Amino acid sequence: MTAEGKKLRIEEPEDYAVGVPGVAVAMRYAMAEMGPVRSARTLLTLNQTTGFDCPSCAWGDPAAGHRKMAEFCENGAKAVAWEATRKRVDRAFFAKHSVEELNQQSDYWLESNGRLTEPMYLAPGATHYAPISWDEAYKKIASKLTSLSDPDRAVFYTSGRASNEAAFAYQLLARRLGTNNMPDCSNMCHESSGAALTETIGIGKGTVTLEDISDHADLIVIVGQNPGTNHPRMLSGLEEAKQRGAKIVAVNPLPEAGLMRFKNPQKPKGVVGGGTKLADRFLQVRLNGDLALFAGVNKELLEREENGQSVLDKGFIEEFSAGFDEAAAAWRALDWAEIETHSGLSRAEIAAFADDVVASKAVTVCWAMGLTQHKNAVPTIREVMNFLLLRGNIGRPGAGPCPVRGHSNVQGDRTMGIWEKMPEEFLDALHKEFSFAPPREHGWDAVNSIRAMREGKVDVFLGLGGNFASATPDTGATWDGLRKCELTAHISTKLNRSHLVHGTEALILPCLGRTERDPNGFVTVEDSMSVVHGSHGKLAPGSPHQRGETDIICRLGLAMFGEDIGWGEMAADYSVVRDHIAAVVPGFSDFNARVAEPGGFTLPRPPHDTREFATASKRANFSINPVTSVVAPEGHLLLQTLRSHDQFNTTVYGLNDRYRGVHHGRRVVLVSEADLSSLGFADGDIVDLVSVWADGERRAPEFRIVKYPTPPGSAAAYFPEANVLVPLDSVADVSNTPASKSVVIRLERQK
Ligand SMILES: Nc1nc2c(c(=O)[nH]1)N[C@H]1C(S)=C(S)[C@@H](COP(=O)(O)OP(=O)(O)OC[C@H]3O[C@@H](n4cnc5c(=O)[nH]c(N)nc54)[C@H](O)[C@@H]3O)O[C@H]1N2
Ligand SMILES: Nc1nc2c(c(=O)[nH]1)N[C@H]1C(S)=C(S)[C@@H](COP(=O)(O)OP(=O)(O)OC[C@H]3O[C@@H](n4cnc5c(=O)[nH]c(N)nc54)[C@H](O)[C@@H]3O)O[C@H]1N2
Ligand SMILES: [Mo]
Repeated sequence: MTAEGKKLRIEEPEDYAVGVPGVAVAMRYAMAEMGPVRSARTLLTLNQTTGFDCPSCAWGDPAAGHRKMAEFCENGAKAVAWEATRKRVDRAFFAKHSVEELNQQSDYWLESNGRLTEPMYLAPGATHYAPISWDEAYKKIASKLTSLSDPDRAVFYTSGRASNEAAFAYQLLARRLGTNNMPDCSNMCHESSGAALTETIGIGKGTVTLEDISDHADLIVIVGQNPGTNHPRMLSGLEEAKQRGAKIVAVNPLPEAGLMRFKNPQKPKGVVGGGTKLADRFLQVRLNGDLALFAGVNKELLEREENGQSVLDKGFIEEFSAGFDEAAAAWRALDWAEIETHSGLSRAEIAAFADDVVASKAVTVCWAMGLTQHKNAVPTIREVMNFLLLRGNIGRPGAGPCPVRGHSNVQGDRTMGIWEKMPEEFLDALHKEFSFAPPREHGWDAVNSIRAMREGKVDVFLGLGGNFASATPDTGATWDGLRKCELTAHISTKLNRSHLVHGTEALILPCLGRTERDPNGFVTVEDSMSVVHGSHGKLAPGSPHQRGETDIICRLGLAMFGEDIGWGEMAADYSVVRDHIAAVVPGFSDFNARVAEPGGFTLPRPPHDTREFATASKRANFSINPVTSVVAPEGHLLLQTLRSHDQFNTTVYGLNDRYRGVHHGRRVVLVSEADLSSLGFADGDIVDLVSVWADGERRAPEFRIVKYPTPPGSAAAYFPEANVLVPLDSVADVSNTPASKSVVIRLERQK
């Protein structure tokens, strides 16, 4: 057994989130990483209108004038502390540790060493990274990129923490070179939401505002999301909603603490009392059972309507939608037994949910990775949209879809053109503004980039943040691919796996983070509710050699193309980048002036604002989504790979998952009691997880079984440790998102 395995301790899961432990943990992290002065300077300006945007999740901020003194959560504080740490990974560190030695370390250890301080270069065949000047670094990348036999032999990856300015400059760089190969973290995240929403309502993002949730919705359905850990500030909005009488329905295989009860650390009552009960109804769906559940509730609503109760919004359906009759015929033909089997819920439970729906005037549905990372994710989200459309729950206060985004600016990055298949109108506007012809052929997304790398079709991999080597599925395949590149280079704040699984030569370009003051200007971001606002870092840079992301990208542009489209000006002053954005991106006219307003501005969302739908039919489209789900064969389980309370994606802050009762370790697999007895295992057993797929088996060794209240057949383990199990070809239809929440596995006793 590993050293980690010996320390692992399992306790009962908790049934409420936040409260005193949350605050105490946040302060402990902050003080340990930053000390008192930096802690005060960062945490008190975090999410304030004159401060910086939290680098953790993409949840929105209250309107200017309505913010609290401490407008952050435990996990936001951890993210800030992790970035603003005083620890440094400098040239002495790299001289001491070879790349091979570093690659033996855990993701947790790698990042815990602190911030990267200066550009580093790994020469072909070298064992250690060595310092390199910025000019030399730009020259190396520029000469490689401009001498490619075909621009499509380069891949430009983006993670969703990049600012609007950095993202815009980055897509400009890729397209100026001549490629649309722009995979991003969104391909692995909310791509399925974007695809389903665009088809149904003509816009690839959510339509509700923060106020819709806190002030207007009377039923909030939270599906496949763990807000207590991943969007803790959402709990405040939910608490406000509850206090004015709204109901919450939680749909999840796991009884997540953050869905059940909330103790608000901002209120004395929340700290000492029992807190606010959140979910009024908990639907413990089986993994991947949501399509069946929503088809079931839609069928139920239709049946009630046809039995003479008036439950559908006939006016909305008539005036604003298309395809209702066909969808209704499909629901009529559905079989309840089938719905119950696929969802793992009884007809009575689904009917009770329908009662909640009928009793409410304004329904918001929030969702995250529990819906998007399945083979049938796109049809599932379309079925959720059918559910909203049936009662006209869109384009009025409190009603609509709310795909809760992950990274703090992942939505903004898309708006700025980080997408392998941006629409023609965007490319036309780019052409007009910069007088070069951007490539029109669609590029590779994350999964297709890995395929291309493995097939030897990629020479240069550039990463704007993130951790491609650890975050992507099928670790073995991804590593093979990265190692086939001639050059891999990453703009990063911290050391991670992607610097250690490298091409023939490799570069690390250390950048400033959100907390730091960028001498060339402030930056902007867009949250989950389409609000665009400024982010003003406060701390002095941690090293004189760190540079702003936008600066780095534009200077690389300068090294590649000279002053053809004003790279130098953009690098020196980000308001110049914003003027270009204003000319290219719809909704950004007068960008510099409007973003100077406290709280920023909201982008137009026609379905929300005026019930206009930019679909082919010019209406909101109902769709037909045959009920499917992934069913593990006899002797196997379906595994979801999810986040612990102590991580931000591949950034592991600590080894505890407090709410689920897991302490001092991460190699655990949560399995139901029924499965343990039928498969002949017990809590505490050490097993290998073996995934099975058409192309063979994949193995993740040495996981401790934890008996957990998850539905039979549905298991769970943490990512990135479990990524090795996700087959590259196991993806969502349409969106090509890795199906990392439905991996077919079996447990194998260690021999
Ligand atoms: N502190 C912190 N904050 C974060 C992140 C982080 O790692 N740490 N990551 C950020 C990012 S990039 C993202 S995308 C978001 C992720 O936010 P989440 O989507 O909340 O993250 P996951 O941990 O993947 O949790 C998935 C949830 O869906 C449930 N689930 C899994 N499969 C199913 C299913 O088939 N049906 C249903 N109904 N439920 C299911 C799981 O039990 C779990 O509660 O959070 C963002 N915020
Ligand atoms: N099995 C499985 N796999 C998944 C998921 C899952 O649920 N299950 N979730 C998927 C999802 S939703 C996502 S979004 C992806 C995440 O994929 P990524 O976005 O690629 O990964 P992160 O772990 O968020 O990236 C962390 C790294 O970003 C760098 N970084 C941090 N802050 C900054 C900054 O301000 N600037 C720059 N330039 N770099 C910075 C640091 O070096 C850090 O090591 O993972 C996906 N992978
Ligand atoms: Mo994400």
